[in-house]
Amino acid sequence: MLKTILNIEGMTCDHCVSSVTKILENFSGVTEVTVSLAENTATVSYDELKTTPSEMSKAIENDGYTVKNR
Ligand SMILES: [Cu+2]
Repeated sequence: MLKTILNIEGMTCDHCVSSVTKILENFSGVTEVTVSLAENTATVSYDELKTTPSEMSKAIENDGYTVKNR
């Protein structure tokens, strides 16, 4: 299990927070997601054999946000 913090640009409200949370929770291998609107971050615990931060970032960007440290 690994933990990563993604820096996300473009989240403006609670709706954005819940969409980003849902996108990340849909990844198999992701066990815990905490998205912070104030910090513009998503803290994700995941199984490194099942997914990668780069894959997660791509999905977040497909939804219209920008991940700064992908
Ligand atoms: Cu929003």
